[in-house]
Amino acid sequence: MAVEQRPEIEALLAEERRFPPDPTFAAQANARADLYEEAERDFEGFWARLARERLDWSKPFETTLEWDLPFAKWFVGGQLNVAYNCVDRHVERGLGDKVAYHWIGEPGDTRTLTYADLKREVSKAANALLELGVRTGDRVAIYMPMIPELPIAMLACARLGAPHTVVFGGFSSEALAGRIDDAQAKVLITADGGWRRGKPVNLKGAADVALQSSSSIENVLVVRRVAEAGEPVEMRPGRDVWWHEIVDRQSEECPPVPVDSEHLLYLLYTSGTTAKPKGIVHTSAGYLLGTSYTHWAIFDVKPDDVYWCAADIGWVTGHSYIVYGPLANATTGILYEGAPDTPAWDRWWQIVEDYKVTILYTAPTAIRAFMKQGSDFPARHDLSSIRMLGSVGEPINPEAWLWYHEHIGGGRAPIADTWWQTETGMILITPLPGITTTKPGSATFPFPGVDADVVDGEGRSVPPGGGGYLVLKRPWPAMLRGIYGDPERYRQTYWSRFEGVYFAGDGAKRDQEGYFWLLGRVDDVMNVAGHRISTIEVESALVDHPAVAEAAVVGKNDPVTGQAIFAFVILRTHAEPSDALIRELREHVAKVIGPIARPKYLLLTPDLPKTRSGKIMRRLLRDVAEGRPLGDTTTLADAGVVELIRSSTGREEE
Ligand code: 7RM
Repeated sequence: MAVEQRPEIEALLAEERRFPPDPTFAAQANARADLYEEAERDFEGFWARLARERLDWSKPFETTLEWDLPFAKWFVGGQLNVAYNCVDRHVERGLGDKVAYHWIGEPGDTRTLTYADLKREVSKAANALLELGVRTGDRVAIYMPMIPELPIAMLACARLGAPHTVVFGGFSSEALAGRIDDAQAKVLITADGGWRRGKPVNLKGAADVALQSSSSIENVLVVRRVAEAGEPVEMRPGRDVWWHEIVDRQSEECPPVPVDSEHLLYLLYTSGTTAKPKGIVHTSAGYLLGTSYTHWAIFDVKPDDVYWCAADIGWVTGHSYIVYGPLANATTGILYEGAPDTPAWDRWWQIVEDYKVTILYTAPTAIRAFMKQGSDFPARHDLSSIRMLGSVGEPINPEAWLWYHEHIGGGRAPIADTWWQTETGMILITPLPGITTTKPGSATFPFPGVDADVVDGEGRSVPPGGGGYLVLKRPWPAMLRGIYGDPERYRQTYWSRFEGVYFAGDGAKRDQEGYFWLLGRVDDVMNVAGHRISTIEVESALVDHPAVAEAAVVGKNDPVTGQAIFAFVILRTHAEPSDALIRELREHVAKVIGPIARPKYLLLTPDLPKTRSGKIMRRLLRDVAEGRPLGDTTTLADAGVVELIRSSTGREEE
């Protein structure tokens, strides 16, 4: 697992451009420079102060941190309710009429939810879950489009202390079934569908297939979203219940259940280096503090801001920075259901103009997709409301950074390039607007209280200018508490590579001024359009097809999606190579995992490059995929193989 020497990174480190904070922005910024010193003096005391100031407790905590490496407990002895902190307390303080979400459906329908509306809807949904037998501690699976009932469902679970596991609506029924089984979820909340590029996505149909092969679900709660458009929906009597039939008639009162700080808030499944996704465990108080405080400090959120995190709630970015963090801060947010190009490539800029969005948080892959369409689309709209921008999901290349800065941020808005993971729960490496001088392409510095380092293969800190592996050296409040049901895998995956520190799986460099530059994954995880997909997951999906004998998958650099999936496939002897078969194999992966995992390139090959011990040499396959000269081939069992692959045909491009 060597950190590859990438020429583009060397170019980055020579990056001369600096963007110092604008004094006018700095004068009104939420963050203060002395936060770094305060947190460094006593990081536990820093988080304890914030936990007392920013959260409402049913019972105050006694111990800030119990750290039994690698198991952390934050705010021990305390009790609170996450939904109360996100909704009720704002209503009690007179913010009932403040908008929580402006929702925009892809077809153009809209809904506005105030904090009072949210309190009512969340309470009714929680009462419906109670009627279906959901109790504190029971797991609820959620498989929904980006409609208001999605955050409502999550908060209804949190109100009862029933952990949720949200499965991204773009995942397949097989992926959904696996997550339901692992979580042993009792109820599934879904919708008859959602709108994407003008077409309904049949979620209920996929859910029904998932339920044929999973056994724990007793009831399915179904939101009606596309049925009005004449889409047929099958409801199984005794199991399936329409949301409007059960939720609408519930009482608007539902007392929030106080839970321990370390009570399980949710599971979110993410790809690792094996075929089986890991259920990342997030608990209540520390997670809520970490997400809400970073949201406030990094995005400089003020009471009148209109904040838009354009991720899907099905990913951790949506959990932390659309739902929990922003709501705990009583923020007004935007929720958009559909695709950025529907009906045209200026849909987002129309939304920014219509709602006077002030803060926008999105991913480099989206920025590059907009760049590709040209700056005319944003130029047609009044984007002058924007005062702050954020980026997340993958390294942002300076070209995209500068385009974002100029064409979306009007050359004024600071950009926060935020590094974090599903596992970290909250942003950990980021500039603070008004304080940090940014450099395009660098996520800059660890957040106050966070101790990050770059180490070599032996775990020794690398001096400025050098590259290595990114590690985290002390616990933080929103950190994962484990992998659901598998403490040993938790220890193995994150805490065994280097003694006593958290191994993030990312390569990083620090320049002479101490700025962090993230270099991408150093393990077998690909990052496709900001989505984590493991090479092994795709390989397992391929070999699951009767025509496939063996498969190896690598990420190939892609100008829009960061990486694209490149699959090398050896067919079984009975299978006839053809374009139709290549298409079928690509579709098969989309069916097994979800459309985001459909290989962009698929090459049929007679053999794969292996070491003498039989390990596939992905490094050489990456060379082939990139069309560059081969690296060292001396450890290959059969040196002729790569040339054989190069001359193979059957490469499919989208
Ligand atoms: C939030 C999220 C995590 C992986 C992580 C990195 C990559 C995320 C950045 C980044 C460079 C960034 N969660 N990553 N943000 N790389 N700069 N600002 O994306 O669990 O889905 O992915 O994403 O490789 O390990 S995630």
